[in-house]
Amino acid sequence: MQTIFETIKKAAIKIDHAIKTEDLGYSDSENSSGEEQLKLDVKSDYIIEEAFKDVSLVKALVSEEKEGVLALHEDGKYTICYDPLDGSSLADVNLSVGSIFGIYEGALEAQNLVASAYVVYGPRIELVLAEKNEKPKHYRAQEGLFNFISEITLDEKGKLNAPGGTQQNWSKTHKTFVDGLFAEGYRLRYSGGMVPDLHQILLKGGGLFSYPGTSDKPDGKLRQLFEVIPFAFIYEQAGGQAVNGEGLKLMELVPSHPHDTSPCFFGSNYEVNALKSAYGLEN
Ligand code: AHM
Ligand code: MG
Repeated sequence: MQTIFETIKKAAIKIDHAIKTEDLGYSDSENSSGEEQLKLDVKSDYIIEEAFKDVSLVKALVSEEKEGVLALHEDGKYTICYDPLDGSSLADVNLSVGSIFGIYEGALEAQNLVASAYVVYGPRIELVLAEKNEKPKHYRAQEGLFNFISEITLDEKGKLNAPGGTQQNWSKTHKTFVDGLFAEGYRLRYSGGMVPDLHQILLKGGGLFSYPGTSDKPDGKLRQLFEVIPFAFIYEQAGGQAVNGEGLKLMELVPSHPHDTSPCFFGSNYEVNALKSAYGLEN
């Protein structure tokens, strides 16, 4: 696993350089979800593919930016599912963006995720790595090297609320629940990039990030393999919870297609339990 983590670090430094120096405009292609791709999406995807090409532990790569599976090494142990540049449309307004990696052993379903990682490209480059039975580890880059900062543990209850999706399309239940958190004193912290938004909640002790099913997107927006499951693993390892709108743990998801999405809620225990009560689910 260390080889994979080292490869992620090298790719992260290159992607950060591309974000800071390259054209922020659109490419002339679309990704497999039919969204227009930015040149930076394509470049970040290329950097990651090139970085893993010669790593013999890697059986295959699955990218949010491409349809299908890229087979690499037949005897490899792991399949890496990644979102090369999440929140890339925020780059042109100079907000933080990120890369997300889920490392799976066996079939592509949540229970087979063995490690995950994300990188935040902000004023600094930060990295979080998580493996089974360990607290997630937080690193910050300095002159091209990642220094370990600390392990991440969520408090039982936080102060931040990051409610995603278009409010007009929320269910009444969800709106009442979100309003209730604000009435309790929670503060809005939402940039529109799931990596920095979830990173902030993890590092500031806790709170809730939600991207519910909405009337226009009943299955939410965020993709299970590349976004939802890797972060669910990190939140659980940090002592928090991650569930869908029916109370199912996101770590039990079984995608039927690599690009399937899911409603998702990530948080510390108090907020996720409050969500389950508000949604009429068992705690
Ligand atoms: P992307 O992978 O195309 O960048 O989309 C994912 C991003 C997340 O970072 C963020 O939480 C969400 O989209 C916000 O979406 P929207 O503004 O459409 O509600
Ligand atoms: Mg994404």
